[in-house]
Amino acid sequence: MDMDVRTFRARSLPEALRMVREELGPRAAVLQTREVPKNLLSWLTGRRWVEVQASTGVQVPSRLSSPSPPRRTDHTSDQASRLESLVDALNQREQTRVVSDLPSTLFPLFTDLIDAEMPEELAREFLERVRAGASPHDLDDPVLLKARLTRMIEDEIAIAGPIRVSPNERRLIALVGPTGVGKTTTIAKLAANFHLRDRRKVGLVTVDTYRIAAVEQLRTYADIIDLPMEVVTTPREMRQAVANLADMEVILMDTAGRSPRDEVKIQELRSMLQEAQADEVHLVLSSVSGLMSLKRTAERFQRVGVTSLILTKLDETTGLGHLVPLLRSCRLPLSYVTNGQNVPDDIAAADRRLLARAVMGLESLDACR
Ligand SMILES: Nc1nc2c(ncn2[C@@H]2O[C@H](COP(=O)(O)OP(=O)(O)O)[C@@H](O)[C@H]2O)c(=O)[nH]1
Ligand SMILES: [Mg+2]
Repeated sequence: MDMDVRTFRARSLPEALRMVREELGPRAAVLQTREVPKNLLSWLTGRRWVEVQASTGVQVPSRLSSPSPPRRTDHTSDQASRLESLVDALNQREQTRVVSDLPSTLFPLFTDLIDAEMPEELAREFLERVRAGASPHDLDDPVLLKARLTRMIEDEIAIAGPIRVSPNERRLIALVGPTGVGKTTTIAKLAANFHLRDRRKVGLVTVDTYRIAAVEQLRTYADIIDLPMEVVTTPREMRQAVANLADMEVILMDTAGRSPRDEVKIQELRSMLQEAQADEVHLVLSSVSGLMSLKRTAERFQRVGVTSLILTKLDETTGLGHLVPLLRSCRLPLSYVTNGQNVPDDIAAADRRLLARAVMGLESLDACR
């Protein structure tokens, strides 16, 4: 093997790519990546290891994966060695589905998506689609390829548009979601913008009665912005609360952060929203959460009749690669994104182009405001 070629092993592809960059610098060419069982123990415990070969001196088309068998460096005994062959054989079978040569202009796009924490399978899917649609001439144009990939990601992002308020038509909007994602803060941002900037008549309702502190949090904002606020503890009280706010143009409803695992509470929330006859129900999710948790939470809350999605804490996330798989699974359009704790500034209507660029890591997430 060429002296210039170095092999890196890590638990995940992003980690391995980070090692490559740290050791060889950003211009290193990745020659191939593949999954490999590190040793017998990792095989028995089911831990996956990824091996990346990289070089600063070689100019060859990058490869996503290679069909060649793994090189073994750690023979301990004949028996271990035989078991490793078995592991190799099993591993090999799994590898065949990812065998794919990527032109060198496409490889950086792949690593961008992986860096943004997009699941590997999905990053591969996108890159395969870009490649399938590219002529040999296109493949020499990295800017064009990047633009096409960004467009593909844009096409996956549905936008609900901001809440539309018109005079003489009351609009009731409820925010639901787990505890701590930013529902109350987002209500305060929306309320302040509608009332102070747009001069709308805004009323607040909170059904967050499980924690006194949570009611007080909203009341503080209601006092500062100078808005009427109703506190509701039962579905029966909801009707009266909404009636009390009859001459408002916008009613923003804060709800308790119910555990999505608690069926009873989801059911209670559902009755509350039905009683209120909410026009829109926005599910609030934190972009800091992992994909599995986001998907599950969305699934649970969708039973209360969610109409759109608000993504919070963009300022705290390390990548937006989980956005596309989340949107594919929950099929909800995005209404707003928030990117900071400041009321009322850190909120913006979701923008497809900016979000797609953020997924690609092209746009600082701050620009999504
Ligand atoms: N960094 C950051 N923090 C946020 C954002 N939105 C809300 N928070 C913070 O998240 C915490 C929980 O917010 P809160 O509105 O009480 O969440 P709730 O339990 O869903 O009502 C608070 O400390 C907020 O200041 C955001 O966009 N970015
Ligand atoms: Mg709250």
